[in-house]
Amino acid sequence: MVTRREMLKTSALVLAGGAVDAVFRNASAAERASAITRPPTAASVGSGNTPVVTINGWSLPWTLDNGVKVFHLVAEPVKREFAPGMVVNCWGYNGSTPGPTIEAVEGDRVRILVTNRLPEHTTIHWHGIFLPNGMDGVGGLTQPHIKPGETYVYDFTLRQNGTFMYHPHADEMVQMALGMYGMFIVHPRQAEPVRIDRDYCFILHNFAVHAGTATPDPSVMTDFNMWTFNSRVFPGIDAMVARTGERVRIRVANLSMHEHPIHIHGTAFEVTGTDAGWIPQSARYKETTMLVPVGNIRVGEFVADAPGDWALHCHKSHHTMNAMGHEIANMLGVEHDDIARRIRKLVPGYMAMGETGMAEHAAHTAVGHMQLPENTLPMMMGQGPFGPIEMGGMFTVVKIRDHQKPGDYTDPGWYRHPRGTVARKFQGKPPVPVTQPFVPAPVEKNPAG
Ligand SMILES: [Cu+2]
Repeated sequence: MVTRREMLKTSALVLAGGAVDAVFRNASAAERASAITRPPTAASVGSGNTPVVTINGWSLPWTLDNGVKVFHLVAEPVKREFAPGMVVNCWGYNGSTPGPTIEAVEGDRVRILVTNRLPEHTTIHWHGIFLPNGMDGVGGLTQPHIKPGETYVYDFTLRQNGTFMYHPHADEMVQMALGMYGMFIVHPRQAEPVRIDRDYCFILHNFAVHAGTATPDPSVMTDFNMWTFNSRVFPGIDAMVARTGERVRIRVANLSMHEHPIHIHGTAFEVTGTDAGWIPQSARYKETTMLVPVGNIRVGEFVADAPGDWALHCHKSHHTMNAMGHEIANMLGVEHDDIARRIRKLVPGYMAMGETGMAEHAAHTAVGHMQLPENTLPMMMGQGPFGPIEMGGMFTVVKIRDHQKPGDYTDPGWYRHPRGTVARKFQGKPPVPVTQPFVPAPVEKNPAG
């Protein structure tokens, strides 16, 4: 809840600073660092295969002990910058949410130490991985809970390759709501039949961070207000880059409480995998919007044949918005200029919203007219080369360039369109459009009356 004093403090800052950025609490260097996309290291990924890049994340290093790959996960409270201007008190692993991606190779023997630095017990379940029952990580059912301060050992041999995930199977309602999850990628031992040049992964999630607060509310069941790729929201989500002609794979996992239709512009996904492994060649299908159900994974692949900045986003429009105040009256089409003028006499700076649509909302917050509670992002944000992008939440860009070097993951900046290839204002008088006017149906007389 935002107190009146905090509101006044915020307004004063807006007036003094002008830009809305001035009201935001800046993330510390460490909070920023955990959200940087790390290019792949020379990890072992099987013969000639491409390592995974976790957008706004990283892969966990391991050590070798007598032929066993040893990983160490630490469950702990972490801070996560969702986008510049918003830092959230989460729980995660090894300093970040999502936890670092585990990458290994089919046939590997892995040993995973799990240390609990949370204030309550936890466990880890290895979603989709075939393993001995006692390694499955279901607290109470297959193992005792890992108490605060304790370290447990999981060890098993990887008998599959594909895309999997890990998450607690203890007090899930709280632990998942606060951001505890990570991806587990098992590469094939042999070279893949079709070479993959870029292999990206991210996890879909939802949080309820009420306006003016910084800790997700774990009692919310469906009415979330932050929709994230790897615990980030637009414009905080890094672009996925590729060189023209490369084959790109995007692995999308969903641990949120809603399904997400993930839509790509300019190309189509070939759906090649799920959390149960690879789909046989003959059963693969194409779609531009890949539905990722709850507790599931979809893997989409495409050849990056068209240079440009192509949007990639959830197709539920409220999932490409940041914190919305949506329990308000629908003012669309209502002329309220005069009401606003009269209220402004009593409340200086008052502004009624949503008369002609919500784009005006983005414009107001962008120039700092609207007063936002502390640590709360505007509903729509992001500046593109042509103006405000008016997005939030689950939205990012796939940047395809002729001159991106193989293996170079740095953001090339905005696309420079060839002359004459951008939609433009029509010159002259437009032709008379064909329209269908609304004609009300005739009112039928009541034969009895
Ligand atoms: Cu969605």
